[in-house]
Amino acid sequence: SNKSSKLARHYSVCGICLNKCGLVASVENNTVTKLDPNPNFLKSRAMLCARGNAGIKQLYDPDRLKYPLLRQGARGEGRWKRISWDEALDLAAKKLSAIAEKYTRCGVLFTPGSDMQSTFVHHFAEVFGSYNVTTHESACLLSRNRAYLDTFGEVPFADVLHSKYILMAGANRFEALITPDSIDLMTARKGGCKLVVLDPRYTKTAGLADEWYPIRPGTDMAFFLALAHVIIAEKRYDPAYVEKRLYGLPQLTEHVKPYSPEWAATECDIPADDIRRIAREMADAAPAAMVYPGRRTSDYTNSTQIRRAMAIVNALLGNWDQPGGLLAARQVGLSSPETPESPFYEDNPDDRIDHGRAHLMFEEEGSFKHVRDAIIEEKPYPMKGWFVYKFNPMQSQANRQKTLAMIDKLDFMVTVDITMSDTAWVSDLVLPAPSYLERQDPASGLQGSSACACVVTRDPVVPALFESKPVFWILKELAKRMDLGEYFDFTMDQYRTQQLRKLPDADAALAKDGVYYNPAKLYGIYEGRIFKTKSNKIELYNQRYADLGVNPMPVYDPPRKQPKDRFRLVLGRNAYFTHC
Ligand SMILES: Nc1nc2c(c(=O)[nH]1)N[C@H]1C(S)=C(S)[C@@H](COP(=O)(O)OP(=O)(O)OC[C@H]3O[C@@H](n4cnc5c(=O)[nH]c(N)nc54)[C@H](O)[C@@H]3O)O[C@H]1N2
Ligand SMILES: Nc1nc2c(c(=O)[nH]1)N[C@H]1C(S)=C(S)[C@@H](COP(=O)(O)OP(=O)(O)OC[C@H]3O[C@@H](n4cnc5c(=O)[nH]c(N)nc54)[C@H](O)[C@@H]3O)O[C@H]1N2
Ligand code: SF4
Ligand SMILES: [Mo]
Repeated sequence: SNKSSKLARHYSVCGICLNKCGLVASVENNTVTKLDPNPNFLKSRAMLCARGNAGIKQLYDPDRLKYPLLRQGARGEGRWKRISWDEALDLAAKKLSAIAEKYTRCGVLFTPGSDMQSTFVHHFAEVFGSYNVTTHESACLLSRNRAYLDTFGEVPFADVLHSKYILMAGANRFEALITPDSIDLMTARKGGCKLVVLDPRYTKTAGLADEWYPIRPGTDMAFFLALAHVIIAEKRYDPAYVEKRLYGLPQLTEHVKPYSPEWAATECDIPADDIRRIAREMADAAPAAMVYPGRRTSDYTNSTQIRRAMAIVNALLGNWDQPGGLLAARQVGLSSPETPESPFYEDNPDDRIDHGRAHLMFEEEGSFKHVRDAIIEEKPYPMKGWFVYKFNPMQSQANRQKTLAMIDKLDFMVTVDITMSDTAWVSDLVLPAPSYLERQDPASGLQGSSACACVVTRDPVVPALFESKPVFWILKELAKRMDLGEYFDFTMDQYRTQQLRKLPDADAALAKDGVYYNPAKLYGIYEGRIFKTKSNKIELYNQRYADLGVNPMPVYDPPRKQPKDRFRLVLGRNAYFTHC
């Protein structure tokens, strides 16, 4: 910092979307005047996108929430009363305790949005005693994660930078930005990587691809089963690799026999000759070839199986753990802080409220849609409270009327946000949070492509504006008021020290560079190692699915035909908005 000009520069990471690109904030007279990319930050290749650059606008937005607001009149009527933090916290503690008393502690739903402080909402829910926690996953990457986990035993990172052939379906990397993949895709293209895009819309990614196919929405599985059909029929895989690493080739061989390119062409509207040629080209480029692990083809009833079909093609290409293929997670090195063991509440029900409503759900993530149904139906038990943090389901979850019907069932709903979101608007109590530039956050481990396994954190660049308070503080204060203070008896500094306890160099690196890199091994992590699946191999045929009565290999089921003169709505992100 330079005292004479009163200019200080602070490292932080962007919070406008999930990517957490490294930044340097210029602060003059306690005001943030500019955000620049952190040149040391490999994950975003020293870039800050247009949204990231505009982060100051979020900090100084006149529409930010400024103090706690209590609903007056009917829900959603829009009449609010300013109250003090003490009043707000006393009220929330009283209401949540009353619900716990009457309906058990699982009577309160917690929905932490994705954020560096979300971990404290999870911790609070556990201490409070509710296992009804639902994250954004069920509206985002659940089917992708599920499918890859159930094929490879873990969720991969794509080594876009070193790939020679990328087939992208259900992803739009030049508009929906994921760092470093968006940037690496451009670099890889300049180095000769071929890009083939399947997308019903002509996106910017489609525009910059070698080939674009306007696939019929919801039919991707037909295309990918046909790729597998060609690779297997023409024996374009590595037999030694298959023998050693893959489980279920004989079953898959039988399974994909009817799924010829000619058959697929009638489903997905992509010519059979192109399907056959793409399969051959990918097999030739393998293992530096990939089906990019996209997650947003039109979601109907079988998204996980669509993603399984993509994962299976990757398996046949032998690209796991290889340059230009799919990479395993690396050690970032963060430790989990030790906290006292959570209390046990005897009267709680046996399961989450959405238990059994969906196959293959992640218990820790839940499903918002199923929780919503369960709350409306009061089955298998009533739920009457909702703690919302950085989540805007009124806008982001399909069927707003149903979300309203769910809210109608509640005795108490509190939302912690930076602005009066549509969800805050229908809440009983609204609590103002500081933006990412005003917060002290825990350390967070980031991975991305071949770029890095790194650690980042945040310290306030400027003091929190108005009466805004971080959710960590809010939860600590609630815990105190509920006799649960001992479970939150730590400061953010202490928490972070615990997280970094096995990384002696991290503190110094974070101070000097704004990021700590763990020099963990990148390729060949699986040499001499087994896969975390039932067969200990990459599962073309999933044994666990078979045991559960789920199709062990993806079976094609065409999407419902739209009625005459009706159209399908297909949407996607664009580069200068988040979630529009
Ligand atoms: N129609 C449609 N629906 C979709 C999608 C789609 O493509 N189309 N995409 C889906 C996907 S992939 C996702 S991930 C979800 C995302 O949907 P959500 O998880 O609901 O996330 P966001 O819409 O990003 O914003 C959540 C809230 O966080 C608030 N917020 C922002 N920064 C902060 C902060 O620092 N602190 C606090 N306390 N609050 C903050 C914002 O004001 C906003 O109200 O939407 C899903 N829904
Ligand atoms: N600028 C910006 N970047 C973002 C975000 C943002 O809001 N704005 N959000 C972040 C988040 S939370 C996420 S989850 C990611 C999402 O990243 P992406 O998954 O890349 O984002 P989408 O724009 O939803 O892209 C999906 C594409 O799939 C196409 N599509 C729809 N149906 C089908 C189909 O049936 N088959 C095929 N092959 N394609 C189909 C759509 O037309 C769309 O172009 O982006 C992240 N990055
Ligand atoms: S992609 Fe843009 S908005 Fe997202 S974290 Fe990076 S700079 Fe921020
Ligand atoms: Mo997402």
